[in-house]
Amino acid sequence: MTPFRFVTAGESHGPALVATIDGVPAGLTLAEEDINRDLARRQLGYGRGGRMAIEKDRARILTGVRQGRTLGSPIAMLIENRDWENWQVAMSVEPLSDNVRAEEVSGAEAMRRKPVTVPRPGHADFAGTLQRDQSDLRNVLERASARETAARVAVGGVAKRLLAEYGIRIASRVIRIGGVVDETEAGAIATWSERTEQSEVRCLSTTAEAEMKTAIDSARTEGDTLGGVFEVVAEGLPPGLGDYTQWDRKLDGRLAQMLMSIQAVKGVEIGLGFAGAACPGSQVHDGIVPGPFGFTRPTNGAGGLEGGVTTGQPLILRAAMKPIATLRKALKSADMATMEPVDAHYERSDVCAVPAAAVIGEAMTAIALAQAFLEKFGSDAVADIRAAYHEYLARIRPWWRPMGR
Ligand code: EPS
Repeated sequence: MTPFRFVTAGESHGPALVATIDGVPAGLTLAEEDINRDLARRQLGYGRGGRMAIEKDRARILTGVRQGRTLGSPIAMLIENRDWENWQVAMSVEPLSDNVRAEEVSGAEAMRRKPVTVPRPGHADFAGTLQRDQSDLRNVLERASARETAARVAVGGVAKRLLAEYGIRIASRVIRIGGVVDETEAGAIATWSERTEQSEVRCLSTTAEAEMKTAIDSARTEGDTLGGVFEVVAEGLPPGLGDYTQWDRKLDGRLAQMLMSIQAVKGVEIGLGFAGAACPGSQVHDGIVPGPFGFTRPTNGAGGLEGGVTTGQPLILRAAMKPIATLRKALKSADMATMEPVDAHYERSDVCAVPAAAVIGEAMTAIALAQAFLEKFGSDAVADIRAAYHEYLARIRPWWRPMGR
């Protein structure tokens, strides 16, 4: 069974999000701050809507950690939704009493309690409500909401802590928002990660950043939304994670699923990706050069994966996010109760969430890599995994060594 399995639970406006991870090895140093750092990063980004001013996401570790170290037992985490305060009646677990139903409420509270019957194009609303036999679309949209990704980022925080133990580091940047592209070539993570943390759109070029912000402002003025592309990079990976022997164990496929499962992601590429399809093979594949410190690869068109297995080069993944489907400029829809054509339901929303999606992409990448790492080196105790890892590095040393060692 794959170690590091996880599930999330929680509605967008319910009391909390919950994540449970099974199969984290014992002996890993873990603090809530390791998780909260990424939760805060996920909330940032130019183009976020009013909800982020309400939430101050923090994870509480409820189980599986004692005196700063993991126990090897399941880890459960809880992230409270501050907005719950406003939704206690509309999202109540108990059926509403007749007295509450009869209450005269107006404005936002009336909106919260009213059943939603108009599906928003681009969301799970329409297909989800048919699938799950619902008459109030809120019963679908509350769970399909990208709010759920806060729980995934918490899980990713634990995965990153585990990977860091073995020298593996993950970072992300935004390379496109709408029509604006950041063409900067990124080298080693250490040379650029500070810059992306300072950028309001998580991009490297200051010129592109200014243009991206202008594009977001225009979209906001027009009641529209913008998508984009983010890149996730992982460094310090040994060759040999993943599997070339079976379709469902290939790491490229597993990473693609991880990224594609992020709300609004519509495309994923690895290394040269789609651009590689337009080039002859001689320009795509990375030569192998022997040297005193093992074999090296002068290029990395493969993006760190060959045959579904890591090559020991940086992993480079890119994901395309569609524009957010909730927009003020009304999309055409129809009322599922009356069957009449109407404008799509609008709720407060983000104009652009690509910078946040990049942080979620880091988390999902970290989870897939942690799973692959534990599958190869064992998953019970951090010290045993380290011993197995070093033994492996010693065996492959004539052909490959970690950078600078
Ligand atoms: C979302 C709609 C908005 C976003 C939300 C995702 O929420 P609300 O309807 O409460 O304004 O803010 O994202 C988050 C809450 C988050 O934490 O990222 C949607 O419909 O997917």
